[in-house]
Order: sequence, then C-alpha cells, then structure tokens
Amino acid sequence: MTTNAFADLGPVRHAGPDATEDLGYRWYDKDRIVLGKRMEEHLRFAVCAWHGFCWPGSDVFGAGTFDRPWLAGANDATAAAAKRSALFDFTQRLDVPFYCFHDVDIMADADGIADFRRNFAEAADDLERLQGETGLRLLWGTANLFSHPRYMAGAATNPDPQVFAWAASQVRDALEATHRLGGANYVLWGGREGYETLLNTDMARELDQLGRFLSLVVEHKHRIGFSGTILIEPKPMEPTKHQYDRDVATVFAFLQRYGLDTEVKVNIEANHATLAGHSFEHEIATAAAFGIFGSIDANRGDPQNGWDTDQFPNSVEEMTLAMLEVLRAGGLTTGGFNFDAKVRRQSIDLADLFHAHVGAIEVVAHALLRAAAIIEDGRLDAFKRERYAGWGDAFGQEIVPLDLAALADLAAARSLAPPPRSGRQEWLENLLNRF
Ligand code: XLS
Ligand code: CA
Ligand code: CA
Repeated sequence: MTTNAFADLGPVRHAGPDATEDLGYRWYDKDRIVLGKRMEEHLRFAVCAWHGFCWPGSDVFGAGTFDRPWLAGANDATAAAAKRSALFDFTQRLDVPFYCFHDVDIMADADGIADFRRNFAEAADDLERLQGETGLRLLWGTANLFSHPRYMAGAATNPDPQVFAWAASQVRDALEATHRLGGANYVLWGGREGYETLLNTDMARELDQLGRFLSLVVEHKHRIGFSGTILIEPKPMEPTKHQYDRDVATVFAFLQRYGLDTEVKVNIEANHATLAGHSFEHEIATAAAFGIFGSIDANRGDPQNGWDTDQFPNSVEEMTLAMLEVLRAGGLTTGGFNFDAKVRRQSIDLADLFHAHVGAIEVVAHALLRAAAIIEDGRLDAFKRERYAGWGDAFGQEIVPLDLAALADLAAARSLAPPPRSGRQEWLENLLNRF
C-alpha cells in the first residue's frame, strides 16, 4: 500500500545507537526483549487519523496551512479514499502496528443519516481491505459526537432526545465496524458531554442520560460479541467549560454509580491529565488503583498555555515517570500508546509529520528502557515496600480485626509513640536521576 505523497520518506527502521540519519530509530528496537517482552508488545504504538490526516493546520485566527494531497478538493469519496491510503502508507513507513480513527475522519461526511451511514459503511469496507493488504491493526475506533452542530449541546447529554438517538446511530455503526475490523478497544470521549452554564442545564438529568447511553453501549458490545475493551477518555474542559468525565477519579465514581465499573476502563491522555491539574503518572496510578487502567493517548501540553495543545511528547524524564506506573500496573493488555498529537501549524512539510512521530516513538521507547532499568535495579521499589513494612509485622497484623474503640484502647494501653521517619524524597529523586 503506497501513495506517492511520501516519496522517499521512510521506511523508518532501527538503526542502532550510532545512527546518523534523522529518520531512524536509536532507542526503538521492536524486537528487543525488555522485562521478558518484545518492545513492540510493550508499547503497541498507534498513529491517529485525525491530527495528522484531517486537521489542515487551521486555528481560531487563520485558515489551514498544510498543503496535503489527500486534503485536496471537497470532502468527497475520492478525497476520503486518498486520506485512508495515506494513513496506512504513513503508519507502515513508521513500522508501527496500529492505527485509530473517528468515523468522520475516514469517510466522506454527510448531514443526512442515510448518507452518513452509507458513506461510513463504504469507508469501513475499505479499511478492512487496507488492513488485509498491510497487516496493520486497529487499536481503537470511535464516533465523533462533537464536531457537527447538532452536538453543540451534547450528544448523550443533549436536552433533545432526537440528538441522543442520532448519537446512538453513529456509535452502533462505529462499534460494529470496530468489532468487524478486529479492534482491540472502543473509545468514548465526551467532548460536549458537559455544560457551559447551570442557568440552562439540569445536571442530574444529563448524568442519568450519560449513564443510560453508556449502559446501552456496553449491552450492545455483548450482544454483538465484541471482546475488546470499552474505554472512556477523561478530560476536564474544552470544548465545554465543565465536562462530566473530568478525570480518572470522577469517571470511576460515575462508572460505580451506573454499575459499569467492571465493564469500562479509561484511556488516559497526558495533556488531559495536566489540564485537570494532575500529572500524567498520577492519572495512570489512579486508574491502576481502581483497576480501570486501559490505554494511553501520548502527547503533551504547553506549561504556559491552559489548553489542549496536543503536542508530541518530548521529555524522556516525564515519560519515564508515566512508564513506571504503566509497568507497575502490569503493562498494557488491550491498550497501546496512541499518538494523539499534531505538528505545529508552521511545520508544513510532510517530513515534519515523520520527525514528530519518530521523535515521540523514541521518547517512549527510551522511557521504557529507563523504567525497566529502575525496576530491575529494585532500590526504588524496595524503599517503598520498606516504608509500609509495619503493616506486615506483628503489630500491624494485630490491629487488622480491631474496631475503632478497641484500636483506641490499644493505643492508650501501650502508650504508643511512633517515631517520625523521613520520606527521603530528595534521595529518591537523586536515585531516579542516575538512570
Ligand atoms: C480530544 C480527544 C479526542 C479523543 C477521541 O481532546 O483527545 O481526540 O481522543 O475522540
Ligand atoms: Ca485523546
Ligand atoms: Ca486532546
């Protein structure tokens, strides 16, 4: 599967630590065994259809700056087919195993429901053909329930039940296509599932609608026999001011309330974590603690900007902290590292798309090697274990069955005076920096 667009860009391959070419991997060596598993299986990299292949480089002040051959002309069937080919060709040239899409990314868009469904079905058939030709796999599919004006007041949470039904139509088709294409996961991101002002919003009703919608999706997943994971992607704001899926902890409470906490996991995006005032690794650790860690959207925000800049990850240090939590969570199962990131508006060359992805793949691979080395070294984890060791000794065991009054009496009877102990954060940070 090749298009002329990329000419002599790639294929990108592992070229060893002393490689001189820009488009070669120094760290990412897909067959290298790390902690007993091939790097490719640890990381399960995916290219997303939307940022690199649909976004034309526009912003709120200006038109698109990218002159992409597959964006030429109207959004018709021919342009959509060219875009799908380019996506597969690019992903193959990067030697990455997976891709991800929203329904509208890969099809000729249409306003009417019958045309929309027909165009999507045609596009899904073509994806099946492309997967067969290239061996590329689908990490996840999703439906875009936020761009069309009908969704301006939400999809599942819309005050108008007709919009709720429209969203059901899109999700039914996208979920069934994901199943047919052998997708490993299905994602729901609630971009418009939130509100701007309580003056026009019945929050309790909207949350119930969202809970019902998600239950319907889970029910349908079982009805069609889809064995992939349903993932919710938390984000606190943008486009709506308050989004119901604000962060991992909020999503977990929501899942529990609607009885879905064993059915649905989370897709954690780095920049969404930081927008919520958390670190990326905090969100991964929270999901692991609740047993709902699913997948990763790898990107970064801008420390001086308060919005979703979706830049490619470029800090090995930050990624190492996240990777440690991924490994501690037992690693990825159905999930992967999807690059939900876009090049800057001035990066207009097709080569820039390659540099962005290659750099990000290298950062994640390098972080994996560092995190694995930290785990193999063992000192960091040993310190943590030792910190809680009291719970395993005689006193710790003795208090496990006691009620509050018995505990209080015991503390008084033994005149407990626990000695303060250092948390040794600076020593731990120094230890980390040695890797
Ligand atoms: C937007 C989200 C979106 C989801 C999929 O901020 O990141 O792209 O990943 O709908
Ligand atoms: Ca995302
Ligand atoms: Ca984003």
